[in-house]
Amino acid sequence: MRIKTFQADTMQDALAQARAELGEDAVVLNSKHVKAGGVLGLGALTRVELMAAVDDVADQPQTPKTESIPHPIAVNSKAAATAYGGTVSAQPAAIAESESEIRQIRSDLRNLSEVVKKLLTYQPQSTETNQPLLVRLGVDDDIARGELSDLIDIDNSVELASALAGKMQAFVAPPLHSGRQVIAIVGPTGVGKTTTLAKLAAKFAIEQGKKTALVTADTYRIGAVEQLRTYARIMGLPLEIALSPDEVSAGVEKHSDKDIVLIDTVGRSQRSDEHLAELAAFIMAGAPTQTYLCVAASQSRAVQAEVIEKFAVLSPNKIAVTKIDESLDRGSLVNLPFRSGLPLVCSTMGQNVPHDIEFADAGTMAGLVTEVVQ
Ligand SMILES: Nc1nc2c(ncn2[C@@H]2O[C@H](COP(=O)(O)OP(=O)(O)OP(=O)(O)O)[C@@H](O)[C@H]2O)c(=O)[nH]1
Ligand SMILES: [Mg+2]
Repeated sequence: MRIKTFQADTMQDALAQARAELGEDAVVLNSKHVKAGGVLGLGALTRVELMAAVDDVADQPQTPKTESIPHPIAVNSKAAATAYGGTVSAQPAAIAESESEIRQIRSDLRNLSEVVKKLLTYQPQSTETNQPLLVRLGVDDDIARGELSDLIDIDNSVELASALAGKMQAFVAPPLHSGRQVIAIVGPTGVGKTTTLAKLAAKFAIEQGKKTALVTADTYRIGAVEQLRTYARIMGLPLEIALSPDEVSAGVEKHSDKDIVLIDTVGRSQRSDEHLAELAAFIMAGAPTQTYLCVAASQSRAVQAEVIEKFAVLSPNKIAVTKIDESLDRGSLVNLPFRSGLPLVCSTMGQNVPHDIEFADAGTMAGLVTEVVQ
């Protein structure tokens, strides 16, 4: 690279010199105003000093001078740069070039900022929305892709409700069989056993006109007897209070003339084998024809699984899914019977006795799961 300094009265003249000597490819490295002539600074003239450079080419004369090179501005743009460090008057072409560069940089920055904004607000598409409708409704993935794989591609609730109803046929059962029924209600603490029993009693006794009696084996919890006594009084049903397995047996026998005897039991943790064994003694004494296991839909899948596993010692023959109103979805109505192998007998959806209960027919359950009125 050859670098040379030019002085002239005006920038145009300095540029002309630079072009003449270094050629059209020369670039301005620097320009400034300098004082020239005069005595002790008096009477000096202001001139423009321009430093320009050009790449070496074979046919151009060599100059020995070398200097470090600042950022260049092209000279061949007819007029020069607004000089580095200088106060040279504006040079339109060079300015236009740098302005267009700045515009380009600004536009790049704007684009970049858009990209950054998008990245910051980017949320990967929820995997939920990619899931089959059945799974979105709360049916466990393995059941949806296993036993219910025929329904996995159905993305229309109405269609799914009817297809699911078909599949649910084998997983629901009516509450009563023929003949006299002694039904024990079992389950973990607070899942709604007593409330469900009261709802069932109202359905059987008041709606179906069956002769019904109640026995409670829950004398453990303070207020438990009073809770059932209140329901019994309102419905006009007899209530026996059993403090021991023998008293359960006696209470059931006392009502041998009834169509239905409902036995309420104490809520016990599925984690206490000892309490479950004790409970088993009370239940066996009542010789129930049926035992309904209450499982709350509002409990986690893992807890539900444990309840099913541990309460198996009480030999339940049907499952009652409670508190579906407190659950995020109604998938339990499918998951629990499929997992336990026990048919669903009813589901409950609120505290209101006797209204918040549905007996489990396949269409109604499928309708509840899919939120389609059947
Ligand atoms: N949201 C809702 N609450 C319910 C339902 N069933 C019962 N409950 C409420 O759950 C609470 C416990 O109900 P209980 O019937 O006493 O439950 P439990 O299983 O008998 O309880 P323990 O005898 O103490 O083991 C009460 O406040 C009921 O009103 C239901 O389907 N939905
Ligand atoms: Mg109770």
